[in-house]
Amino acid sequence: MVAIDRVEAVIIDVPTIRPHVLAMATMRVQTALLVIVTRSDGVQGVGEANTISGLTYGDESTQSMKVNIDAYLGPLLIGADADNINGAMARLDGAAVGNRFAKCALETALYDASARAMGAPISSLFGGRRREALSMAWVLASGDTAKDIDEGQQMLDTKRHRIFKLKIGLKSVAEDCAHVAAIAEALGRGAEIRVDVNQHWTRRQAQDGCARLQDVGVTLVEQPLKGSDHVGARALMERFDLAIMADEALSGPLSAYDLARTASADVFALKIAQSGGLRAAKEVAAIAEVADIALYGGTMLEGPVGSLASAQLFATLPALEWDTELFAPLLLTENVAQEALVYEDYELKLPTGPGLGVAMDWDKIDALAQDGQPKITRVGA
Ligand code: MUC
Ligand code: MG
Repeated sequence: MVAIDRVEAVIIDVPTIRPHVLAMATMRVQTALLVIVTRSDGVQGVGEANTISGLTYGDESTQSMKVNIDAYLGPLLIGADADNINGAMARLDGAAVGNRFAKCALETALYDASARAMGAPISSLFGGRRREALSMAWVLASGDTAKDIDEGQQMLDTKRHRIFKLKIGLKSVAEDCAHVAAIAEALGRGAEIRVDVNQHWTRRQAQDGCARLQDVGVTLVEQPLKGSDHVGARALMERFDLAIMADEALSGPLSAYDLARTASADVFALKIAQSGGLRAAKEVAAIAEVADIALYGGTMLEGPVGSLASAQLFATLPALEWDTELFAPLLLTENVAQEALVYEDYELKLPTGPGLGVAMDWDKIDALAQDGQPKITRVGA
């Protein structure tokens, strides 16, 4: 048996190429947790989890994840069969409630290591790929309408993205919808416009906002209301043709089942961290499929590690009717992998190499580590 020998966690800070303005926070730096698992055969696997500006989005922070992995979750894995990921994760689930993001980072590292040891991509451990590239949206969130128009036009001109998600919810409904209308008009028919409100509207504001957005051709509104407001979401679905997507309402298979049972989402923003890992995300996708809920491959703005882990899983799913948004590696100024991810012709081309598909740049990780963080142990060094 190959055993799990070591679990290490390091917090890195990566500046963004421009401020990323969301309803709950403005990101200038992405603070991410990288988890490195080393097996007794010397193979190492990497996982990532990050949050959006500390605790503004969810109840785990990068720092809390590191503490919980160092003190509780990591030690529980030592000595476990490294290729029995169900068994390893059962150890964690048996001893620790919650901690979905931290568990996702650990599970990703285990999958990466197992797949690297086999010489196969992670997608092979989920039954194999149904597609080699993923249609990729870009998020326009500079906080300035004219800058967003320039950025969107550049994406169209270079054939990098034609689907745009606009982050709104910070200003009044009228101001936000005027911003969306201006961008939709400037980018024209070649672009598809969607919005994410990040739970910032009341029911009354959402009725007003969706009417205005539908008028200017917006095709989808993500989480307009609080995640807990299923009745409000259903009322929007009944009144409008644009699709209503659940994001913060989702926290794994149980929440997906609840949304499906109450028919309160047209689309799920499927995310590996939000679901509690790749296996759980696959279960959420299965619930969506049987409930006739469409899928969008979402992000927590992970860098290459989390984005490739998501891509490896998304490539195996039967359908991704609303595309994906694994764009965050392009929002970051530094790459922790040795190879750049390939975004071309509106798609992310999946790497074919083992594990996540890219080799890690350990020197870069050391350089980006926050002060006081440990250096990752390098095998053979
Ligand atoms: C979210 O709410 O969807 C995804 C893209 C982005 O810019 O923010 C994230 C979170
Ligand atoms: Mg969202």
